[in-house]
Parts: sequence; C-alpha cells; structure tokens
Amino acid sequence: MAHELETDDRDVPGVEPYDGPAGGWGALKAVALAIKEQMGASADTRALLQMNQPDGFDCPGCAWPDPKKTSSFEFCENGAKAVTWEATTKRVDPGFFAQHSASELLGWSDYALEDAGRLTHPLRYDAATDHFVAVEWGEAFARIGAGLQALADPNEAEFYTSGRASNEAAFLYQLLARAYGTNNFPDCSNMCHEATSVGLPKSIGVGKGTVTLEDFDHSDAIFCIGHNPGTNHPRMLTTLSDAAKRGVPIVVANPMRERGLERFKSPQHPTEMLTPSSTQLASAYHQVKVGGDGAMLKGMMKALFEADAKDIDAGGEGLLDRPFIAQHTVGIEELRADIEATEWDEIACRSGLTRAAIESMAETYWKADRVILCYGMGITQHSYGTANVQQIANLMLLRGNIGKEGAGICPLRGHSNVQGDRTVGITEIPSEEMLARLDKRFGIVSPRAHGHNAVDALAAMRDGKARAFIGLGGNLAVAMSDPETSFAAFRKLDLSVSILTKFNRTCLLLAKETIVLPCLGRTEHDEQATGSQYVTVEDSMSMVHASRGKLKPASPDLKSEPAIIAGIAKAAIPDVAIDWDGLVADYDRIRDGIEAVYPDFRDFNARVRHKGGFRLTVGASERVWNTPDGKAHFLVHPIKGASGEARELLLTTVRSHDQYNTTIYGLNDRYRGVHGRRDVIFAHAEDLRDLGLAHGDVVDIHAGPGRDLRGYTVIEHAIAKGSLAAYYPEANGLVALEDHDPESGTPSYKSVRVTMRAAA
Ligand SMILES: Nc1nc2c(c(=O)[nH]1)N[C@H]1C(S)=C(S)[C@@H](COP(=O)(O)OP(=O)(O)OC[C@H]3O[C@@H](n4cnc5c(=O)[nH]c(N)nc54)[C@H](O)[C@@H]3O)O[C@H]1N2
Ligand SMILES: Nc1nc2c(c(=O)[nH]1)N[C@H]1C(S)=C(S)[C@@H](COP(=O)(O)OP(=O)(O)OC[C@H]3O[C@@H](n4cnc5c(=O)[nH]c(N)nc54)[C@H](O)[C@@H]3O)O[C@H]1N2
Ligand SMILES: [Mo]
Repeated sequence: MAHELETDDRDVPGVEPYDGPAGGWGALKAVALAIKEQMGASADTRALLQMNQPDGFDCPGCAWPDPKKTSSFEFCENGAKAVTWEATTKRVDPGFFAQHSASELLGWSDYALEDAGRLTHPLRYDAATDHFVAVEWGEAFARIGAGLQALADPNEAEFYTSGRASNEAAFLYQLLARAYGTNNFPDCSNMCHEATSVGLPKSIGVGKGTVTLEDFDHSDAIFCIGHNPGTNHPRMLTTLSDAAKRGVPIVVANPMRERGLERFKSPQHPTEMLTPSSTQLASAYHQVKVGGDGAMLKGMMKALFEADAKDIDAGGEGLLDRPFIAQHTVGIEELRADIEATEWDEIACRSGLTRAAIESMAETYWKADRVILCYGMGITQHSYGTANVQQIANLMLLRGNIGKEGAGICPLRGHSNVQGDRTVGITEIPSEEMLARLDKRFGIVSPRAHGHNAVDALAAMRDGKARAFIGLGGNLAVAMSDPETSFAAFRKLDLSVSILTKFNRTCLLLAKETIVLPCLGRTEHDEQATGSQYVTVEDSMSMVHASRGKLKPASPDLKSEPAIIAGIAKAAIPDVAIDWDGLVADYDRIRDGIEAVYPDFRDFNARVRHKGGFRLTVGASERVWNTPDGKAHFLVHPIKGASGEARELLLTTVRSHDQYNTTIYGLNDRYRGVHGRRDVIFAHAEDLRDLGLAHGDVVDIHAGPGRDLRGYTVIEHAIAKGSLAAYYPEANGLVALEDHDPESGTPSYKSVRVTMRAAA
C-alpha cells in the first residue's frame, strides 16, 4: 500500500509550523486579544494586576505556586485568559434563556456556551416551554432540599467537586454531604492526579509533592516527564529558565515536542523581548512513546544499577545512596532483581527510546546530587498510572532524592485548589480519625462506608443507583470518558444541580429537575454579614494562602459558594443543628472548623494572614515516612503500556494552548501550529506512510465498538512513532468508562489503543 508522498508540499488549512519560542510577543498579543474580546475596549484590567499578589486573588489558572517575593506583576498568558474569561462583561441573563431554548443550546459548541458570558440568576429548567427560567434563591433551595429528601438513601446522591472551590467552600460542602449521610465525593482529581494521591502514600507516605519553589534554586538537574508547562503551567517557565541559565540540565520525556519545554522568551525580560534572544530550556528531549514511561523508567534504573556496579568494581563508592537506602527504605533487593531481569530489548522497544538515550538520561540523573522530577498527566492518566508514579518514586529513592534541599518529586497539579479540596475532606475514602473529629466538632454522625469516586459515580448514575447529582463547579459529563454513557447517565437523574460561574453542557443533560446556581468567581468581592471575606487555597507545593477578590460581582444576584452550600444544607437537612448562617457570616469560623478537624492547620486564621501564608506538613520532605512501618518503599511493577508491536497505535488526548479543560477559549493551538480548528490528529510521518496516508488526509479513528472519531484531519507532527494525539474533550468518546487504573480509578485518557484509516 505504501507509496511515495510529498507530504511537506501539501497545504492543510489552519496548519502551519510555529518557529518562535514560548512566551514572547505572541503571549502579549494573545492577552490583549482576550481582554478586548471578553471585556471590551474600556476594560477594567485591575483584576489582572492583582493576580497572585499577596493581598490579591489566587489565579484560577493553575496550582503552580507564587514566588514569596512577588512584588511586580507576574505575567502569565493563560492566567490572563482564565481571568478575562471570568471577568468578562458578557452575560447570560434571563433574557438570554428566554431567547434560546435548551434544545437549541445543546447544539452549541462548548466554546459558544461559555463564551456567551457569566450566569446572573438561579435557573430552573421548565419542561413545558423547553427553556431555563429564572427562580428566586429561596425556591431553588427548596426544590433542591425536596429532591434530596425524596431519595430513598443518601448514597443515591453524588456530590461532585471541581478543583476551583476554595478550602472554605470545599470544607462546608463535605460537611453538608456527610451530615446528609454520604461519602460519595466524585472529584476532578479522580480524573487527574489520583494516581499520585493513591500511589505516593504507599511509596513515601504522602500523596503530595515533596518540593518547594525554593528547591528549584538548589537543584542540579530537573526532569520533566509528561507535562506541558508552556500551556498548562506557564509561570513554571520562569523557574525552568532561571535553572537553565544556571546551567542546570533539564531533561524532558514527552512523545510530542512541546515548544514550551524547548525555548522561552520571558515577557518579563526586556532584553529577551527586544532582541531575537530566548532561553533554551530542555538540554535533552526524549520522545518517549505514548504509554512508554514505565519501560523508560525501568531502563533508567537499569542503567543506574549497571553504572553503580561498574563504579564499585573500579573501587568507587557506588552511585546509589546506600546510607539513605539502609536507613530509610525497604524493598531494594526485590526492585534490583526485577530490574535486572528486564531486558534492554524490551525496554527499548516498549519505550521507543534507544538504550543509549536512556543511558544518557540516567547519567544526567546520577551525575547530579540534587534532582527534581516533575510530572503531569502523561504519567497519571493511564490504566497503570499508579504504577508509573511508584516507578518515579523508586528512581528518586535510589539516590536519596527525596527529603533533601534541591531535590524531590514535583507532581504538577491541575486546578488551582484541587490539592486543597482533598486536604479539607473531599474524599470518598475518609479516615476514621478525620470523621471522628468532624463528628465531635459539629455534633453529627458521619457515614463510615466508603463512597463513590468519579468513575463509580457515573456507573451508579448509569445503573439507576444514583438519582441526584450536585456539582460544585466543573463540567463532569464532558470531562469524563465515554460521553455516550455519561450523557445518558445524567439524563436519567431525578435531580441535577450545577453551581457554576458559566453555563455548560452538563446543565443541558436534563434531569427531572435541573437547577443551575450562579456563584461568585475568585476575582470577585465577597461580602457577608460580618463584612468582606477572603478564602484560602493550597497550591501544588502544599503552601496555603489567602485569596481575596476585588472586582464587582458579575450580577447582584450571585452568591458565594459557601453561601450556596449553606442554603442547600438548610433546605435539605433542616434537623441538623449546624449554624450554617453563622459559618457563612464570617469565614474565620469555617477556618476554625478546618483547624479542629485537621490539626495541621493549627492557628489557621493567624498564620494565613501572614503574607504568603504557610506550608502544610509534608512528612517525606523531612524524611518522615508515614507508611505503616515508617519506611519508604521500593515497589515492583511489570512493564505495562506500549507493547512495542510494530503496528500498534496508542492515542493520547491533550489540551490545546487555548483551553482550560472543557472551557475552550478559542480554536488556536499556537505552539503546535494549529489555527482555527481542533479536528486534527497528530501523527508521526512514518506511521502515516506505513498506513498509506498523507499529511492532511481525512481519517477515521476506531477504538472499540461504538467508539469512533470520524472525519478528522491527520497532520504530520513531531510526535513519537506509534503515538497519536487528539484534543480533549473531543476525543473522550474513544475512552471507555471501564478503561481506567484499577488502583486509582484514573481514566486512561492518555493511552487508547486505536486503529486509523482513511475516512469512509
Ligand atoms: N491553560 C491551561 N492550564 C491548565 C489546564 C488547561 O486546560 N489549560 N488544565 C489544568 C489541569 S486540571 C491540569 S490536570 C493540568 C494539566 O497539565 P499537563 O499535565 O501538562 O496536561 P496535558 O495537556 O494533558 O498534557 C500532558 C503532556 O503529556 C504528554 N503526554 C501525553 N501522553 C504521554 C505519555 O504517555 N507519556 C508522557 N511522558 N507524556 C505524555 C503530552 O504530549 C503533553 O505534553 O493543567 C492545569 N492548567
Ligand atoms: N480526554 C481527557 N479527559 C480529561 C482530561 C484529559 O487530559 N483528557 N483531563 C481530566 C482532568 S485533569 C480534569 S481536572 C477534568 C476537569 O474536569 P472539571 O473540573 O469538571 O471541568 P472544567 O472544565 O475545569 O470545569 C469548567 C466549568 O467550571 C465552572 N467554573 C469555573 N470557575 C468556577 C468557580 O470559581 N466556581 C464554580 N463553582 N464553578 C466554576 C464553569 O462554569 C465551567 O463551565 O477533566 C478530565 N478529563
Ligand atoms: Mo486536572
């Protein structure tokens, strides 16, 4: 079938390689455009200047920490997009909903739905007219209360949280759900870093990263595996470029060549902006296959063991940190046996990297005294995500790279407070100590039975076992795998409630009773009975700090998330004697509650008022291992993922530069050279040739019965052979609900086995 193709000559609309660095003028231009489109020419851009300032609000864009010394405006293109999207002057008011029926809105794109503007009033779906209509807050709460009281069992309700909710909102929310009687807490983190939360505790006794931002100033080598900071954590590029300027090697493992990991022109740096110069970031870039990380990590350990043996033979002390291993760990012999039994041929063909490439990664690793290893969704979103995370811990423990200055594990969290939400009780598997303290403080009896994570919740809804959904933010139906199943599951519900800043598709999957409650966003001023309030968040590095919105709310009819949760609680569980109004009147009282349940928050109200906040205890950072035997554990796993078979194609789903999860800001993906469209598949030239396809061909992708993506344009891209990529959420239909990590429940969004052929 294969024939000669002159693919380079073909013009594909909207596809043109991007040659510039990340950041630079392109980033400034994009911000100017976002301001103009969302806020108009006379925009009040004060919000942008308060982002991540000690007395301003925490940027809702990502969970990368703020430098303690923030004094000048920290520029971030995608943070600015997140803020302008929230601070937009566009509104979807009752007039908008009178004009557009629910059926009509269902035909709108995700982009169009959110671009229409901010919600202004509580809404209820009216089946008689097929329109959403405004209701008073009191009526909305009464309807929700009645719906929750009508359930036969509290476990028929699912309380979903997306990671933008503040600590205060999340804490009140879990109190509501537990006082009501369930531990059903599906959470966005179940689709995100759950493999970290489940995997790391078994390895090092804590499910969080072990580094602080200051550690980057002291590291000798940085590894970036499976994440794309130029788009998803742009402020990290400043940290990486500072390290690169110090001569610190930055080693990347990613199937796609991502510009944000290659070159950066800092918009904060006048000489870089005014001259053609930029900073080179990656010192080595390894295009590991999609799903090839397990093999690659084993290869790095194999190379390390081999070099260690050689060093000892030559009279050296060896390359492993033997004193550390002896004092702090168990399981080294089992790990060594497993790694020794793994053949180089298997490692090379399953990772897609040569032995020499892996040895050079290992050499950079062992030559450095202090290594930081950063990773993202490329590691966690696989059916073996937990195993991947534990292999990373193995590699780091071999040289004592945990719990010393300048070294450690750095999982890049997603939503700006996804880590905090988990810390303050959003978990389907709560500990007995935590529940006992919660019960004591609030005089309730929390349920002890474990609840549902995101996959379980969807399955329960599909099977008719869950009848009510409450969503604190997010767009679960669209974010989840297998929309066919999840959309149908939502449509079977008796009650669906979404607490949102913007209307989205999840609200349009109509239940018997569908209610949308509009809330304040991060940027907005929050006034309660005792005065102006601030909230708190926890970043990726366990730093807790305050966030205070200053902008005038999008509508006088908005309520804060805590106030909405209290309103639902009073209507749903009127017999429970919790002073909801008192808690909402002064968020200090909620923080006192958090402190009572989580001792690590001691003096919460006092400490969080310090500029920059405080760090929660991370035992592993001090080499305290909170595992059952007090040791860190080497854990053995077989290689899973890419099989190395010749014709295998694994498809990964990624974010474009113009999106925030299911929120699509625009149709461009600047750094990957895609403009005005999202219906593309990224592929390696040789795979195209082997399949008799050419750059620009229209193709169908097939993943299993009923799981197809049809009529997409395939484009030749710098991606590893055997790997394909498509955009999330369009490609979610390729992932079956069952296709998830059995240990953590994380869907395998990043490795779907597919076939590709010319469109029918
Ligand atoms: N602007 C913006 N910021 C965001 C978000 C957003 O959507 N937009 N989302 C937020 C959220 S919730 C999250 S979780 C984070 C996500 O941040 P990332 O973890 O960076 O998320 P992804 O875009 O999913 O990209 C993952 C990267 O992994 C690579 N990859 C894919 N498959 C594999 C694999 O098998 N192995 C390896 N090694 N790499 C692979 C892809 O090529 C891509 O570069 O960002 C947060 N910040
Ligand atoms: N195929 C594929 N699927 C994925 C992923 C992937 O990489 N590939 N990534 C997964 C990951 S990492 C995540 S985290 C999930 C994301 O899943 P979610 O967190 O559920 O989705 P978002 O798109 O972030 O939610 C967007 C909605 O949040 C609401 N919102 C925004 N700000 C606020 C606020 O301040 N308060 C409230 N109450 N609402 C607000 C808006 O109304 C908006 O419509 O998706 C997952 N799905
Ligand atoms: Mo995420």
